[in-house]
Amino acid sequence: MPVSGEELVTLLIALVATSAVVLLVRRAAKKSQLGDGAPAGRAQLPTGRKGASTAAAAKAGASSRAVSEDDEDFDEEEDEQKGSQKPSAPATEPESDDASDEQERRFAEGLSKTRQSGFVSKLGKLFSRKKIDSSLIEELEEVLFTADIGPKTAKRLLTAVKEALSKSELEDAAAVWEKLREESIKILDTDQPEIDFQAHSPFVLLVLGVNGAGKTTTIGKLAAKFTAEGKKVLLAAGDTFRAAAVEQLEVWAGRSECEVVRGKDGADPSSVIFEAIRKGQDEGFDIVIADTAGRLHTKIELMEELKKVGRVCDKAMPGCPHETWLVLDSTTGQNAIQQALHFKEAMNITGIVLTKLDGTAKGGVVLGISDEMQVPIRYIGIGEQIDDLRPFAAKAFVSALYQEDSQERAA
Ligand SMILES: Nc1nc2c(ncn2[C@@H]2O[C@H](COP(=O)(O)OP(=O)(O)O)[C@@H](O)[C@H]2O)c(=O)[nH]1
Ligand SMILES: [Mg+2]
Repeated sequence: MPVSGEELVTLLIALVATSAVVLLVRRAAKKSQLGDGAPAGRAQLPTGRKGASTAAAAKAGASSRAVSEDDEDFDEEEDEQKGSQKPSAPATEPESDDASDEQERRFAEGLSKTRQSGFVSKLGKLFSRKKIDSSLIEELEEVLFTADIGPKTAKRLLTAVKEALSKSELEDAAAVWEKLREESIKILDTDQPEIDFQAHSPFVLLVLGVNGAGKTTTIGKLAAKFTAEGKKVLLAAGDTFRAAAVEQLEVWAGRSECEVVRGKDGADPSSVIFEAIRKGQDEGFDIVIADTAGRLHTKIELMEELKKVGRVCDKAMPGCPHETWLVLDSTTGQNAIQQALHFKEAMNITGIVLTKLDGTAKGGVVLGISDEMQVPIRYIGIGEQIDDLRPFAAKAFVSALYQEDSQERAA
């Protein structure tokens, strides 16, 4: 069939245009595969390491991940959590608005029972009356003194309310509520500097607490957090009095792929921790976290044992432990305050981890412990899973604690 010149030109133009389109589409496809955006939904774990020694950094490179991605222990929030982790984030991170909103939301979940049936709910009922009269202060007194915050803190809160407010303001529920919030933040904000985990190599963290408080679980969660930040973590199985305790620690270590130093059955806890610190130094670990026993035949024996652990730490590496954290079970309420005071007599406690705030109505104990101990609460545990550990931030905690009923219902 004869083709006119005009038709030929049109055909050629059409051909060129089609190949141009095909080329463009291919390029676009390739670019999205290389993914300047990773596939949506899975945030990347930070693998960068701000460690002190680059040699150790190289060694840690292989293990700088929190847990296998299909680890069943993660809940649905896994990606969100990992995504928000910053390398070498300090224990009490300065918050961006988003981070603090997220924190408040998680705190709010953990504290829902305290708000619904603990002292906060009683306060809520007190203030929900349309007409507030001078009897309010008496009732406030009763609620505070029967709360899990302890009498000392109850008195402090009450005095703050009474002193700060004029008589007319006292009859205004919102003003009283606000004052309680303010004073609670004052109690919780111990104004301690953030911990620089890079200040020592290795940084030695000793973890204390009675049996069942949540030491091993907390250590497991911390190990995951630090490994995710790219740190090389070594655990010391210092609870040698219970065979199961060592195995439990090893299970946690497996989840974050960090090493454990364990002694023979019935080994001296101090010797295990000594060995771990030495290994930490020799092999360039960034952090050594030492688990300890929570119960011996008597309390005195336990305290003597822990003091010995402290001395031996100092022998292995002068000046350590660099931090000594006491783990307390918040569900034990005022007992936790008593325990804290007891440990404080024997050991130089530098931080507190309060566990099991999920599912307890005794969240007020946080105030009591902070007020009595004058030691910062570094973390709170809000579940049994690996990422159920939150850095403690006073303001977010207080807003979550005193979140009003109406907000709760709306949420
Ligand atoms: N719900 C909840 N359970 C926790 C939390 N922390 C620890 N646990 C549980 O408390 C129990 C005792 O914990 P464990 O770490 O063995 O305590 P340890 O004896 O001090 O080492 C275990 O069943 C943990 O799963 C927490 O924050 N929330
Ligand atoms: Mg344990």
